Amino acid sequence: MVEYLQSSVGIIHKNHAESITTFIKESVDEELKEKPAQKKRITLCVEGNISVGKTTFLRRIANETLELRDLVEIVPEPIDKWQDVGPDHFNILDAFYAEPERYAYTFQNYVFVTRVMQERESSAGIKPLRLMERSVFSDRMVFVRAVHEAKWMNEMEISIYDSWFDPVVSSLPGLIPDGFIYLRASPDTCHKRMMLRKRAEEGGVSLDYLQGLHEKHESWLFPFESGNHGVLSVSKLPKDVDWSLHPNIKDRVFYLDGDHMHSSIQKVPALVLDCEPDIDFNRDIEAKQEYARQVAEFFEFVKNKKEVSSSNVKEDASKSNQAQVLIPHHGNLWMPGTQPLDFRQAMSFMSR
Ligand code: TTP
Ligand code: MG
Repeated sequence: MVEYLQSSVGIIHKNHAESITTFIKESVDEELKEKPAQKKRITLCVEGNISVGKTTFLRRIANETLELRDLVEIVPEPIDKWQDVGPDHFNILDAFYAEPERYAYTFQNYVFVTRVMQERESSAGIKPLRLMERSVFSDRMVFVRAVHEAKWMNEMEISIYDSWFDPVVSSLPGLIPDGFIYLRASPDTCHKRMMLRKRAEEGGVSLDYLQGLHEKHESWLFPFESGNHGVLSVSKLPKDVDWSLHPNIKDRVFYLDGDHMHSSIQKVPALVLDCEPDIDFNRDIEAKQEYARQVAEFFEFVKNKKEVSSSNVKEDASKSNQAQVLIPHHGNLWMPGTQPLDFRQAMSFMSR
């Protein structure tokens, strides 16, 4: 595998190829050991622009509300790992912002690897809902696109990234969430919040860059044109699952769809939450609870949907066993173990 990654995929450094190989192997072993009860766990990934408030949202609503406290395990983004690499304590986030052309690929590669590590570390949890800050899909759909467009990642580097992204994601179903929660705010608001928090590495991040990231989040997670703050439509929801959507979130949930979507997240549901107003989680207990209720309701919806689809899969399997014919799965929704991902096809829009 190491040889293959080096000779055919083009990963230059042996230690990069080795770390990818080790993670694939260990994670597949882990998946195989997985107990049936753990498979029922739901994973939702929280997305949104830089400094919209993902970490605060996760910490404050998950740990401090009755609705979620016993339900949720949170997995914050491994940013501390990016700021402190190896015995020499390299800060790769800082290196990236200081010399983006030199380090964009190296950084995005490391972001991916740390997500795989983190997915493995958190996979043994027993709480029914795992809430993760970001996913490999925002890495690819937002940041890799942005650095490629900025020419900080060249054609060769993005081809290398894409050539391993597909096989690695295919072999690690734990990386594919059951749903997304999109914390949505304007680039202006995110910029103000970024200035307030003053993360040392982000001194040079401009409003323009945030605008670009915002547009990429929108075209991925929001079914209307950029800048439209209108109410979301539920017309995209198939009638047969509509019944399980709580009225509180009925107009905020839709399915990811379209050619630009990676095939493994086609038809995955997303909940959009308005994070434009500044909320003081210490004082505004009602707002905090309202967010928590919406997350809990979305969790119930996703869980029911998963149960329905897994009982359909079982029914199909028993029918096909009776007939002793193996029927391939032709739906849009990629299910682990049913069909391989064709990443180049799925992501072909990126190079158009
Ligand atoms: P975010 O993942 O947006 O996290 P955050 O902690 O800034 O946001 P929030 O306040 O909502 O919790 O970004 C963390 C930093 O890493 C930010 O400077 C952007 C950068 N980054 C990349 O450059 N590429 C990536 O793929 C990711 C995930 C982050
Ligand atoms: Mg954060």
